[in-house]
Amino acid sequence: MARLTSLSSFLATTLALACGIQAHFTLDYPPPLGPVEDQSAGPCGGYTPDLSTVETTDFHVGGDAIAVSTGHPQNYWLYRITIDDDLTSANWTQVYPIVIQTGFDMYCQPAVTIPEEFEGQTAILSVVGHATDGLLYQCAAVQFVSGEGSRLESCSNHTDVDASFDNDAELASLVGDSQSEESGSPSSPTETPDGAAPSMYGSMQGLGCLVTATAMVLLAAGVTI
Ligand SMILES: [Cu+2]
Repeated sequence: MARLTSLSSFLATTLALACGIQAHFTLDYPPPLGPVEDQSAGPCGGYTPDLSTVETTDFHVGGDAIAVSTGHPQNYWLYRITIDDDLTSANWTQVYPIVIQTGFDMYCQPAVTIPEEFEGQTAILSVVGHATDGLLYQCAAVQFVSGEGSRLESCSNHTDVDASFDNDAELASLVGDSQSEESGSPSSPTETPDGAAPSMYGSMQGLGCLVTATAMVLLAAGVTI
């Protein structure tokens, strides 16, 4: 009986890790701030960064990468920045048109540009996703530097991902001033640099959950016999 109990708690933990925690989306690049307590809590998923002490990642104003992985079949994305210390009253600047992603897993925008007046500033980059379960938030701390970022080798889209510009009223309401219209289309699979194959991590978010669950059940059955 003891064995069964520990086995079921092991199963529960594994399922929570495989399915629960990754249910919404993750910011893959720049490195996200956390721990994220509640991803639906703005502006950073329940985490309150302190701009004066936080560790930053250099982000090139001439164009740098933002990468997300989603567990939802469809997401709208807003990328916004602020240099305000008090995030509850922060003035946010939109840095890329709102994009709609269809398909699970990784979506990477290789060259998001930042208005030059932000160069030299420490800022919070907030990524807001809008999917079926509402608005979801994650932040990174960045240091805006001159020039263009070297294109991340890992900046690629999952094979089934499609993206285009679109409007989303709820996301638009989260920003004060927005960047002027961008021509062309957002990064689609054909436009991203030939990067790495979809990451193991990204795969875990889609089918991985189901596969892991099934494997665990089979393993458990084997162990019990
Ligand atoms: Cu979700």
